[in-house]
Amino acid sequence: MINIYGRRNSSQVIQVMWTIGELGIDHVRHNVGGTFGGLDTDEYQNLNPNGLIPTIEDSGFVLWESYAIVRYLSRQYGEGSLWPANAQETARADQWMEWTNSRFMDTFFPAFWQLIRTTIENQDLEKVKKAATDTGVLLQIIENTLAGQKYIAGNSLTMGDIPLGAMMFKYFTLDIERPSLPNIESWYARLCDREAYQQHAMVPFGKSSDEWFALERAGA
Ligand SMILES: N[C@@H](CCC(=O)N[C@@H](CS)C(=O)NCC(=O)O)C(=O)O
Repeated sequence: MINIYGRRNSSQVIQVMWTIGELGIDHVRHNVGGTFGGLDTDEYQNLNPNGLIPTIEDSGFVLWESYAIVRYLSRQYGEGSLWPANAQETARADQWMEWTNSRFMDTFFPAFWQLIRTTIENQDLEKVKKAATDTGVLLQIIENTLAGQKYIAGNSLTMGDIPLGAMMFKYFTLDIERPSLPNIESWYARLCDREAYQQHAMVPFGKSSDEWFALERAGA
């Protein structure tokens, strides 16, 4: 049984929980971070000296950094599925995980941060507009990749889909301008059909920072 530490609405926790759900791993999630607090206790800092979420504990093995956790769980429990059997397919999936971190997050996340994590009086709508425009352009890379395949690294779901796929719920739910991206829309629809995605990645975040915190306190 795996223990996961982290509030349900954290983007980094969402990746881990979706992976756990896809692999059907027996688990317990502990609500820490955000309004739940608990990250500055000695007990938590012994697990994760950064005082950040997520952290997992698997039979005494403790790991933090969400991408490392997704890779570990995929390899340990998803060999041949989330962790492809072929080294080149695994590397391709890994490439898209890194791309999500190095390119997509910096481009898109300001839109989410401004609209949902910032109070209305402090919002900068120019940043939202720029983030939406730049993300639409950047996503053409994924649009072209998905032209001949169902998932990011081929025709089946791999760990390569997890970080970007998890963010697609935010991308398609936020009130922002989006270009037509038919291949991405079909991929997103396939993700939305998956029970694990519905359960762990489609976490409601409201329409404002007040709604965000209310949902967080309710356990989202
Ligand atoms: N690179 C780390 C980032 C961890 C991180 O920044 N976590 C945020 C949540 S998204 C955090 O712990 N924030 C403090 C809090 O939620 O209270 C990872 O991917 O795990």
